[in-house]
Amino acid sequence: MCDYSQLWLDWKPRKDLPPWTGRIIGMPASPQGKAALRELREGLAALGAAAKEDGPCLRLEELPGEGEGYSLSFEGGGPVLSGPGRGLLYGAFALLRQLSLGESIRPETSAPRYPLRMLDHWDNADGSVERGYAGSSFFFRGGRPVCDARTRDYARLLASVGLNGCCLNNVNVSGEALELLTGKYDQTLREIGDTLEEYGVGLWLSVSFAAPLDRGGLPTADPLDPAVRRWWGETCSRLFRAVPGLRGFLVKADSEGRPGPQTYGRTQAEGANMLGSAVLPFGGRILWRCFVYNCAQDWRDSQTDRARAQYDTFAPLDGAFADNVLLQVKNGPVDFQVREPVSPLLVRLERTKRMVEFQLAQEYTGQQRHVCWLAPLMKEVLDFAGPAGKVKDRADALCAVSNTGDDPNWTGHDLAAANLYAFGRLCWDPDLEAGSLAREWAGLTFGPDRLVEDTVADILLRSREVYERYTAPLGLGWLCTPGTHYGPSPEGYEYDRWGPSHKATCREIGVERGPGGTGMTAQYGEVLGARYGSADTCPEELLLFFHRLPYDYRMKDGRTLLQRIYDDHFLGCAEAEAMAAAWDALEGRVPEEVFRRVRARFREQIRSAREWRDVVNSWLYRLTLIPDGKGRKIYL
Ligand code: GCW
Repeated sequence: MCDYSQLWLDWKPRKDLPPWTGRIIGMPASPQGKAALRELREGLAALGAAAKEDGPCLRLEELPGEGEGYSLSFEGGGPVLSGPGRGLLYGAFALLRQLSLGESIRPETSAPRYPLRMLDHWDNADGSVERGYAGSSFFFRGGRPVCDARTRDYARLLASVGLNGCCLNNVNVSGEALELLTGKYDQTLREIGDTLEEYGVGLWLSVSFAAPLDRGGLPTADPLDPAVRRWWGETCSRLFRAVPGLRGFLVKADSEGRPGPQTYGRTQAEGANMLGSAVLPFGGRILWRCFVYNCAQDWRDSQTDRARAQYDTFAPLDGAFADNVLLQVKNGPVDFQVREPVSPLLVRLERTKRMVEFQLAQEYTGQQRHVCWLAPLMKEVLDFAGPAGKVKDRADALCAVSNTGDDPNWTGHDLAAANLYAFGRLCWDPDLEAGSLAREWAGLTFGPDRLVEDTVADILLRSREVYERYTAPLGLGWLCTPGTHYGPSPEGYEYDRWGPSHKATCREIGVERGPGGTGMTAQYGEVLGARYGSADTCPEELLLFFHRLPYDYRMKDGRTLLQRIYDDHFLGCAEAEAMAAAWDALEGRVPEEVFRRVRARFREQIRSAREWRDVVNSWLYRLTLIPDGKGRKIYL
């Protein structure tokens, strides 16, 4: 018996299956095509299809090539699924999904919007997961990488939502993870790579820019040093041959104390391109993170603005990166807060390949103890229009920090699996609606029950704004406890070297980033810059991200800024309680174990939401001495 769930792949019997589901013909030859056939056989049987010897059938037609698209047509009373092996796999999962949801099967052709759709694991070699909220790593156990049945089940989950890449280890590479490059674990990496590959998922590794120093015995890691270049070349030539599933490296350089080209007076492009040329002969690519900022700030220095840093570093290098280098850009300019504007790099880079990085691991969004469904956030980013078009049309790839671990339900909070699901589906098709994704996930996970589907979808769709209301007002962010990032501590980061600061006094709150302040709004170009640059035109949900304002600033609905913050905290908390009550009403309709687990998490969410409300409201009340206009008790 397996000690973990199959999430949305736990197909539940249906009575209304079409007759062709009892017979499959076609013998795909590629590993992915074979996987498609196996998934269909097992999936249709689980859905309750009775095997038949004749009559209408589902036909698989494998085409040559590495393409990922598929088409479905009808011939003689049954469907023909046709495409290269990888396409068949995605088509197979699409068919199973549609049948499981009771949708009618129609002719279609489908292909993914982005060629690279991946998850980044922050798994450490010792089995811990940085910012992991779902147990330990299932890629590393006992201080080394492992390949077992869970590796394969994970690959199935990724393929079932259309994902095709997975970076195994933390971008903060340390300890035994440095050995992933040295040959010590080539055999296991090969097995992992092959297992993932069977489901069309490419393997990526995070590497340290200082590897030539740390493992190569060289005196430098200078990207222009010939010995350094030779070392990377030789390392790649061994590694890529030993691990055929390897697609390239992910690199966090010059970021939060990690080594990088800056140490040697070289640019980010010189660093990235050196690695690009080392992996090029093997068709490899480099994913170079843009999370570069000064994390040793003096809080008295009002010129340094962390929100500016990534654009200031990378925009001047637009066009300087090699073809096989992609910049990995976090969705917002600071760091995965529940509300941030879109990173200006994503809308302003013209001649550089870029991938958007989301964070499914809920570091700042409730750590998988609070429900916070991120599809609306992802949609908001993807649909955002910059001067040269929408983010979704300009991005070359999407990735997300994974929220999985070895917990039996994979994601700690059962409802957090909806984040993984939605991310995959949006990578395939960013035009999908959040509402239909919520229903899809609920239907696949809990089976056909209208009340469950409505309730779960409603909870998911509201959850992000609810979380936002009782935590971070109006884009301010960063009121969390330093280090752990869980729970409120409004002054926690205030005098801290990491930078984000609200500089609240008894009169005003926020950092001015408009033309009269750090000037960060100009990074968005003329039109957007002007819109963000003035408090009058700035979208209200981002008001305190971009502006420093007095507490009696009038919001559009006539309330003062402070009253709005008080109200949001009360409202968010009440909404969290209402979501928990809605879940309670599902008792007996969802599996008992899941019901209890989610109920327990809701209790913690309510406790924590009240704490957030009381701490943030009391803090502002004590600072301003302005009472709540509605006379509610706001102090602890
Ligand atoms: O938000 C920060 C996290 C770090 C993380 C870093 C990053 C992997 O607190 O834990 O390090 O972002 O994205 O590199």
